[in-house]
Amino acid sequence: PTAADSGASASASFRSTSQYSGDGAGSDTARVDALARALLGAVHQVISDHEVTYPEFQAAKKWLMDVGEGGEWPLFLDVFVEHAVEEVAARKQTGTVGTILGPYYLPDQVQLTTPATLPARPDEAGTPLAFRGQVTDTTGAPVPGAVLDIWQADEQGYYSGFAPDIPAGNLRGVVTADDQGHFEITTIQPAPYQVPTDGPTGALISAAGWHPWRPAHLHLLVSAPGYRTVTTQLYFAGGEYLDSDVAEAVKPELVLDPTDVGDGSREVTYNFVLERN
Ligand code: MBD
Ligand code: FE
Repeated sequence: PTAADSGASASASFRSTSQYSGDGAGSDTARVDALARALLGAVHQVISDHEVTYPEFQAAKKWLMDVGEGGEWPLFLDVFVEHAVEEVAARKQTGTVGTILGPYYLPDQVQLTTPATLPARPDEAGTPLAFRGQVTDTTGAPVPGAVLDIWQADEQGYYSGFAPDIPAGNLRGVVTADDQGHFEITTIQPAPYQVPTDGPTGALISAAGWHPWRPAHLHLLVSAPGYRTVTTQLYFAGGEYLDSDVAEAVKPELVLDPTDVGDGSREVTYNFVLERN
Protein backbone atom coordinates (compact mmCIF):
# COMPACT_ATOMS: atom_id res chain seq x y z
CA PRO A 1 0.00 0.00 0.00
CA THR A 2 1.25 3.45 -0.85
CA ALA A 3 0.52 6.82 0.68
CA ALA A 4 -1.41 7.66 -2.49
CA ASP A 5 -3.73 4.67 -1.93
CA SER A 6 -4.52 5.39 1.68
CA GLY A 7 -4.41 9.18 1.46
CA ALA A 8 -6.76 9.48 -1.50
CA SER A 9 -9.13 6.88 -0.02
CA ALA A 10 -9.19 8.70 3.31
CA SER A 11 -10.02 11.98 1.55
CA ALA A 12 -12.81 10.37 -0.49
CA SER A 13 -14.18 8.67 2.62
CA PHE A 14 -14.15 11.89 4.62
CA ARG A 15 -16.00 13.80 1.90
CA SER A 16 -18.68 11.10 1.55
CA THR A 17 -19.34 10.58 5.27
CA SER A 18 -22.03 13.16 6.00
CA GLN A 19 -21.74 12.53 9.75
CA TYR A 20 -18.41 14.37 9.65
CA SER A 21 -19.45 17.12 7.24
CA GLY A 22 -18.70 19.90 9.70
CA ASP A 23 -22.39 20.83 9.93
CA GLY A 24 -22.83 22.37 13.34
CA ALA A 25 -19.55 24.27 13.18
CA GLY A 26 -21.58 27.48 12.85
CA SER A 27 -20.51 30.59 10.97
CA ASP A 28 -20.37 33.19 13.72
CA THR A 29 -18.17 36.03 12.46
CA ALA A 30 -16.69 36.78 15.87
CA ARG A 31 -15.74 33.13 16.38
CA VAL A 32 -14.14 32.85 12.93
CA ASP A 33 -12.30 36.11 13.56
CA ALA A 34 -10.99 34.91 16.93
CA LEU A 35 -9.89 31.47 15.70
CA ALA A 36 -8.35 32.65 12.42
CA ARG A 37 -6.57 35.52 14.14
CA ALA A 38 -5.17 33.25 16.88
CA LEU A 39 -4.06 30.60 14.40
CA LEU A 40 -2.32 33.08 12.10
CA GLY A 41 -0.83 34.82 15.11
CA ALA A 42 0.66 31.51 16.29
CA VAL A 43 2.17 30.95 12.83
CA HIS A 44 3.61 34.48 12.76
CA GLN A 45 5.08 33.93 16.23
CA VAL A 46 6.84 30.72 15.13
CA ILE A 47 8.27 32.52 12.08
CA SER A 48 9.54 35.35 14.24
CA ASP A 49 10.87 33.23 17.13
CA HIS A 50 12.64 30.78 14.80
CA GLU A 51 13.69 33.37 12.20
CA VAL A 52 12.12 31.36 9.38
CA THR A 53 13.85 32.07 6.05
CA TYR A 54 12.41 32.52 2.54
CA PRO A 55 13.66 29.08 1.40
CA GLU A 56 11.99 27.52 4.45
CA PHE A 57 8.74 29.41 3.75
CA GLN A 58 8.73 28.23 0.11
CA ALA A 59 9.53 24.64 1.17
CA ALA A 60 6.62 24.76 3.61
CA LYS A 61 4.33 26.09 0.87
CA LYS A 62 5.33 23.25 -1.44
CA TRP A 63 4.81 20.70 1.33
CA LEU A 64 1.32 22.05 2.11
CA MET A 65 0.42 21.79 -1.59
CA ASP A 66 1.75 18.21 -1.65
CA VAL A 67 -0.39 17.22 1.34
CA GLY A 68 -3.50 18.43 -0.48
CA GLU A 69 -2.60 16.95 -3.84
CA GLY A 70 -1.75 13.60 -2.19
CA GLY A 71 -5.10 13.59 -0.38
CA GLU A 72 -3.31 13.40 2.96
CA TRP A 73 -5.12 16.14 4.89
CA PRO A 74 -7.38 13.66 6.74
CA LEU A 75 -4.36 11.52 7.61
CA PHE A 76 -2.16 14.43 8.66
CA LEU A 77 -4.85 16.21 10.69
CA ASP A 78 -6.05 13.06 12.46
CA VAL A 79 -2.48 12.05 13.33
CA PHE A 80 -1.20 15.43 14.51
CA VAL A 81 -4.20 17.58 15.45
CA GLU A 82 -7.28 15.50 16.31
CA HIS A 83 -6.05 14.51 19.78
CA ALA A 84 -6.16 18.15 20.90
CA VAL A 85 -9.77 18.56 19.72
CA GLU A 86 -10.72 15.29 21.42
CA GLU A 87 -9.11 16.38 24.70
CA VAL A 88 -11.25 19.53 24.68
CA ALA A 89 -14.43 17.51 24.01
CA ALA A 90 -13.47 15.06 26.78
CA ARG A 91 -13.54 17.83 29.39
CA LYS A 92 -17.35 17.68 29.36
CA GLN A 93 -17.75 13.90 29.12
CA THR A 94 -18.37 11.10 31.59
CA GLY A 95 -18.55 7.40 30.90
CA THR A 96 -15.94 5.41 29.00
CA VAL A 97 -12.94 7.50 28.03
CA GLY A 98 -12.81 8.42 24.35
CA THR A 99 -10.00 9.05 21.95
CA ILE A 100 -9.59 10.05 18.31
CA LEU A 101 -11.63 8.65 15.42
CA GLY A 102 -8.80 8.70 12.88
CA PRO A 103 -9.11 8.62 9.09
CA TYR A 104 -10.08 4.99 8.49
CA TYR A 105 -13.67 4.69 9.73
CA LEU A 106 -16.13 3.48 7.08
CA PRO A 107 -19.91 3.58 7.68
CA ASP A 108 -22.43 0.89 6.74
CA GLN A 109 -20.39 -2.22 7.47
CA VAL A 110 -21.84 -5.71 7.96
CA GLN A 111 -24.40 -5.95 10.79
CA LEU A 112 -23.77 -8.76 13.26
CA THR A 113 -25.35 -9.95 16.51
CA THR A 114 -23.44 -11.12 19.57
CA PRO A 115 -21.65 -13.56 19.65
CA ALA A 116 -20.05 -12.23 16.48
CA THR A 117 -16.96 -12.92 14.41
CA LEU A 118 -15.58 -10.04 12.36
CA PRO A 119 -15.30 -10.74 8.63
CA ALA A 120 -11.81 -12.07 7.93
CA ARG A 121 -9.98 -13.80 5.08
CA PRO A 122 -9.85 -17.61 5.23
CA ASP A 123 -6.12 -17.33 5.90
CA GLU A 124 -6.26 -14.20 8.07
CA ALA A 125 -2.97 -14.00 9.99
CA GLY A 126 -2.81 -13.00 13.63
CA THR A 127 -3.48 -14.20 17.15
CA PRO A 128 -7.21 -14.92 17.59
CA LEU A 129 -8.79 -12.63 20.19
CA ALA A 130 -12.10 -13.05 22.01
CA PHE A 131 -13.23 -9.60 23.11
CA ARG A 132 -16.10 -9.61 25.60
CA GLY A 133 -17.85 -7.16 27.83
CA GLN A 134 -20.98 -5.31 28.79
CA VAL A 135 -22.36 -1.90 27.95
CA THR A 136 -23.96 -0.13 30.93
CA ASP A 137 -25.13 3.38 31.72
CA THR A 138 -23.42 5.60 34.30
CA THR A 139 -25.51 4.01 37.10
CA GLY A 140 -24.30 0.53 36.16
CA ALA A 141 -27.61 -0.51 34.59
CA PRO A 142 -27.31 -2.61 31.41
CA VAL A 143 -27.95 -0.83 28.10
CA PRO A 144 -29.98 -3.34 26.07
CA GLY A 145 -29.21 -3.54 22.37
CA ALA A 146 -26.15 -1.32 22.46
CA VAL A 147 -24.22 -1.33 19.19
CA LEU A 148 -20.44 -1.65 18.80
CA ASP A 149 -19.12 -0.46 15.44
CA ILE A 150 -15.59 -1.88 15.33
CA TRP A 151 -12.75 -1.59 12.81
CA GLN A 152 -9.09 -2.46 12.95
CA ALA A 153 -5.89 -3.07 10.99
CA ASP A 154 -4.82 -6.59 10.05
CA GLU A 155 -1.66 -8.31 11.21
CA GLN A 156 0.34 -6.27 8.72
CA GLY A 157 -1.09 -2.99 10.02
CA TYR A 158 -3.34 -2.34 7.00
CA TYR A 159 -7.02 -1.33 6.97
CA SER A 160 -9.55 -2.69 4.47
CA GLY A 161 -10.77 0.10 2.19
CA PHE A 162 -7.42 1.88 2.44
CA ALA A 163 -4.97 -0.67 1.07
CA PRO A 164 -5.14 -2.79 -2.07
CA ASP A 165 -5.76 -6.54 -1.96
CA ILE A 166 -7.82 -6.58 1.24
CA PRO A 167 -11.49 -7.56 0.70
CA ALA A 168 -14.02 -4.77 1.34
CA GLY A 169 -15.27 -4.88 4.92
CA ASN A 170 -12.43 -7.06 6.21
CA LEU A 171 -12.05 -6.75 10.02
CA ARG A 172 -14.97 -4.33 10.21
CA GLY A 173 -18.42 -4.93 11.68
CA VAL A 174 -21.39 -3.42 13.49
CA VAL A 175 -22.23 -5.71 16.41
CA THR A 176 -25.49 -5.51 18.37
CA ALA A 177 -25.15 -6.54 22.02
CA ASP A 178 -27.78 -8.66 23.79
CA ASP A 179 -30.66 -7.44 25.97
CA GLN A 180 -28.28 -7.06 28.90
CA GLY A 181 -25.70 -5.11 26.91
CA HIS A 182 -23.36 -8.11 26.78
CA PHE A 183 -21.21 -8.66 23.71
CA GLU A 184 -18.65 -11.14 22.49
CA ILE A 185 -16.61 -10.38 19.38
CA THR A 186 -14.07 -12.75 17.87
CA THR A 187 -11.29 -11.17 15.83
CA ILE A 188 -7.50 -11.16 15.60
CA GLN A 189 -5.00 -8.93 17.35
CA PRO A 190 -4.04 -6.07 15.05
CA ALA A 191 -0.45 -4.99 14.40
CA PRO A 192 0.94 -1.50 15.01
CA TYR A 193 0.08 1.00 12.27
CA GLN A 194 2.74 2.86 10.31
CA VAL A 195 1.94 6.23 8.71
CA PRO A 196 2.78 5.76 4.99
CA THR A 197 6.40 6.79 4.60
CA ASP A 198 6.21 7.57 0.87
CA GLY A 199 3.87 10.59 1.10
CA PRO A 200 4.22 14.14 2.42
CA THR A 201 3.14 13.24 5.96
CA GLY A 202 5.80 10.53 6.06
CA ALA A 203 8.33 12.94 4.52
CA LEU A 204 7.78 15.41 7.35
CA ILE A 205 8.04 12.66 9.97
CA SER A 206 11.34 11.42 8.56
CA ALA A 207 12.74 14.92 7.93
CA ALA A 208 12.07 15.72 11.60
CA GLY A 209 13.61 12.45 12.80
CA TRP A 210 10.38 11.20 14.38
CA HIS A 211 8.98 7.67 14.11
CA PRO A 212 5.82 6.98 12.06
CA TRP A 213 4.13 4.41 14.31
CA ARG A 214 0.89 4.05 16.23
CA PRO A 215 0.57 1.19 18.74
CA ALA A 216 -1.75 -1.68 17.77
CA HIS A 217 -5.35 -0.74 18.42
CA LEU A 218 -9.02 -1.60 17.93
CA HIS A 219 -11.33 1.28 16.95
CA LEU A 220 -14.85 1.45 18.38
CA LEU A 221 -17.97 3.55 18.18
CA VAL A 222 -20.26 2.41 21.01
CA SER A 223 -23.81 3.70 20.72
CA ALA A 224 -27.39 3.27 21.88
CA PRO A 225 -30.50 5.41 21.39
CA GLY A 226 -30.63 8.15 24.03
CA TYR A 227 -26.90 7.98 24.81
CA ARG A 228 -23.86 9.90 23.59
CA THR A 229 -21.84 7.75 21.21
CA VAL A 230 -18.41 6.90 22.58
CA THR A 231 -15.62 7.12 19.99
CA THR A 232 -12.61 5.26 21.32
CA GLN A 233 -9.69 2.91 20.72
CA LEU A 234 -8.34 0.02 22.76
CA TYR A 235 -4.63 -0.77 22.93
CA PHE A 236 -2.61 -3.78 24.12
CA ALA A 237 -0.44 -3.89 27.25
CA GLY A 238 3.22 -4.49 26.49
CA GLY A 239 2.79 -3.52 22.84
CA GLU A 240 5.29 -1.40 20.94
CA TYR A 241 4.79 2.39 20.69
CA LEU A 242 2.29 2.55 23.60
CA ASP A 243 4.39 5.33 25.12
CA SER A 244 5.24 7.10 21.87
CA ASP A 245 2.11 7.02 19.69
CA VAL A 246 2.74 9.40 16.77
CA ALA A 247 -0.94 10.42 17.09
CA GLU A 248 -0.75 10.98 20.89
CA ALA A 249 -4.06 9.14 21.32
CA VAL A 250 -3.23 6.55 24.02
CA LYS A 251 -4.90 6.92 27.41
CA PRO A 252 -4.11 4.55 30.30
CA GLU A 253 -7.79 3.59 30.75
CA LEU A 254 -7.82 2.21 27.21
CA VAL A 255 -5.09 -0.44 27.48
CA LEU A 256 -6.26 -4.07 27.31
CA ASP A 257 -4.27 -6.90 28.86
CA PRO A 258 -5.55 -10.09 27.19
CA THR A 259 -4.77 -13.47 28.72
CA ASP A 260 -3.56 -16.51 26.80
CA VAL A 261 -6.27 -19.15 26.72
CA GLY A 262 -3.76 -21.94 26.03
CA ASP A 263 -4.80 -22.89 22.50
CA GLY A 264 -2.89 -20.03 20.87
CA SER A 265 -5.78 -17.60 21.24
CA ARG A 266 -6.30 -14.81 23.74
CA GLU A 267 -9.30 -13.33 25.55
CA VAL A 268 -10.08 -10.06 27.23
CA THR A 269 -13.02 -8.33 28.89
CA TYR A 270 -13.69 -4.59 28.59
CA ASN A 271 -16.88 -2.88 29.74
CA PHE A 272 -18.25 0.33 28.28
CA VAL A 273 -20.18 3.04 30.14
CA LEU A 274 -22.48 5.36 28.16
CA GLU A 275 -23.78 8.71 29.39
CA ARG A 276 -27.29 9.88 28.57
CA ASN A 277 -27.76 12.58 25.98
C1 MBD B 1 -4.76 5.27 12.18
O1 MBD B 1 -4.99 3.95 12.13
C2 MBD B 1 -5.32 5.94 13.19
O2 MBD B 1 -6.06 5.24 14.05
C3 MBD B 1 -5.13 7.30 13.31
C4 MBD B 1 -5.74 8.02 14.44
C5 MBD B 1 -4.37 7.99 12.41
C6 MBD B 1 -3.80 7.31 11.38
C7 MBD B 1 -4.00 5.96 11.26
FE1 FE C 1 -6.31 3.24 13.45
